[in-house]
Amino acid sequence: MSDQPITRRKLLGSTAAVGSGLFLSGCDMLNENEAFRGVLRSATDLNFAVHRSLGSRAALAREFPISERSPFFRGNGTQAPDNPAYQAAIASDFAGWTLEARGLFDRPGRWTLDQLRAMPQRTQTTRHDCVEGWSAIGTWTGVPLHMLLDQAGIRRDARYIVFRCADVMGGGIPYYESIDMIDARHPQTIIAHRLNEEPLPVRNGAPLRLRVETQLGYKQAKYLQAIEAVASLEDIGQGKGGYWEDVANYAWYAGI
Ligand SMILES: Nc1nc2c(c(=O)[nH]1)N[C@H]1C(S)=C(S)[C@@H](COP(=O)(O)O)O[C@H]1N2
Ligand SMILES: [Mo]
Repeated sequence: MSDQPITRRKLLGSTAAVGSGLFLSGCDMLNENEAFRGVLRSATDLNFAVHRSLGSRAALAREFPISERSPFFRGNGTQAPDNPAYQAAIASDFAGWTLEARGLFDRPGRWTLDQLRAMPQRTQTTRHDCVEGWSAIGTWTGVPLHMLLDQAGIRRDARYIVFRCADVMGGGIPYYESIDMIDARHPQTIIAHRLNEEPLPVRNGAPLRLRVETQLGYKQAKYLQAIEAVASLEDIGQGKGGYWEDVANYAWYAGI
C-alpha cells in the first residue's frame, strides 16, 4: 500500500478537497516520479511541523502505512468492564447497543450499530500515545464525528462534545471525556468500530470508541454510549472536562 493519499492530504490541508479527486491529476503525474516524491515528502513534513508549531488545529495527525502497524494493540485503563449492563451487552454480541446524541441537538436520538456501519466511513492508521509511556500504531475505521453532529442537528450554542462511556471507574463514576468543536469537526475524529479490519476487541473499547488523533491516549474514550453537546464543561463531573482531568488533574487539552 502506498502512502500517497496521506501525502496528498497533508499537502492540500483542506477537508473539502480530500477525497474529492479534483485538482489531483497533475500531482498524480508528478507522484509517479520517485525523486519528486522524495522532495514532496520532506516538504510536506516541514509543512506539517510548521503547522504544528504555529498551532494549526486543522493540521492532520500523521498517518502510517499498514506495514508499520503494531502486531498487537494493547489495552489500557479499563480493559474488561465488569458492570452487569456491559457484561449483558457482551453476551448479546452488542446486538442492542446504541449511540445516543443528547444535549444541544435539534434532532437528538440514537443510532444502532448497523446504522453507524451503513454511514460513510473513514479508515486511518495512526499512532496512539499514552502518557504512561507507550505508543502503538493501529488502523481504525469508523464514522466521522462531524457527520453524526450534522445528522443530529448540532446547535450553534454547542461548544463541546462530551463522551459518555459504559465502564465504571473508581468511585462508581463512568469514564467520560470531552473535546471542543474544532477537534469534534476534525476530519480524523471518528467514532470507531473496527481496529485492524476487525470489530473492536473488548479491551480496546467494543463496540464503539472515539479516535481523536490530534490528542493523547486518555482522550480516546472507549465503550461509548452517548455523545452529549454542551455549551460549557462546568456541570460535567467536577468541571474539568474528563475523568482523569477531574481525579488526577490531567490537562484537558492533550494535543500532540
Ligand atoms: N472508557 C474508557 N476509555 C478510555 C480509558 C478507560 O479506562 N475507559 N483509558 C484511556 C487511556 S489512559 C488510554 S491510553 C486509552 C487506551 O486505549 P486502548 O485500551 O485501546 O489501548 O484509552 C483511553 N480511553
Ligand atoms: Mo493512557
